[in-house]
Amino acid sequence: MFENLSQRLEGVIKDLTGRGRITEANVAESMRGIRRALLEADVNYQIARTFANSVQERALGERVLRSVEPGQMIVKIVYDELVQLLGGDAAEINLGSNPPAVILIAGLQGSGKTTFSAKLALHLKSRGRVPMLAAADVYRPAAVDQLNRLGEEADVPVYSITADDGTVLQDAPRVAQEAVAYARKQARDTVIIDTAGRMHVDARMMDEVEEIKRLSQPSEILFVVDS
Ligand SMILES: Nc1nc2c(ncn2[C@@H]2O[C@H](COP(=O)(O)OP(=O)(O)O)[C@@H](O)[C@H]2O)c(=O)[nH]1
Ligand SMILES: [Mg+2]
Repeated sequence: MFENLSQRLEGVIKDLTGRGRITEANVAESMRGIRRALLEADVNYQIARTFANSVQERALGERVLRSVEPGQMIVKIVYDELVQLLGGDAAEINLGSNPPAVILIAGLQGSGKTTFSAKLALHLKSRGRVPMLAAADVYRPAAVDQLNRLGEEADVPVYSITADDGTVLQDAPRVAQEAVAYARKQARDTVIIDTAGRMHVDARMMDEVEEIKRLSQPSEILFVVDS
């Protein structure tokens, strides 16, 4: 999600550290680059400005420029400030106390929900959980195929409901509810529900996600946003 942003930041830093000698003017120019990268990633203007200012202040303040490796020092400052900006300790996903934990993935069309669902499944697996995926994006047949493919790659089962003729049953709340029941039976301790993209102005789709929520009782709802 943050790939574009981190690439941009990397570019700015590389440009700065690639110089033989770093001057105050170089630092100021780089901070403008960082601020621009943040703004383009839809970071709030005030936050972007405060961020760039505090990096600049620290970079110029701590005798960084006269240190042996000013570039490395600045990379560290940017990293520290980024960690601060993104909330210090990364927020833990709430997995509730009685399995199966249900995580509902929401967001706009094309924001990366399906990709993220699979990555999250892999991540949880590496942490010792036993996850499964639920294909509740039922309006595009390709969406179910995509999740099936990713689930196969990650070796994580994908719950979906297809009729004998291969058509996808267009009942997302039912997929969610049955997936949770299936997880309970199969001793899967985490269900990640991949949903269709929706906008708050679409009343029917908002009702649907409410129904998914009611039937699957998620302990966590994650909104995926495009950087
Ligand atoms: N660069 C980049 N591309 C991504 C990322 N996540 C998803 N994508 C791509 O964005 C497109 C939409 O992703 P998808 O997961 O299908 O979004 P969904 O419609 O919200 O489910 C696909 O082509 C993905 O390969 C990401 O973190 N970085
Ligand atoms: Mg999707």
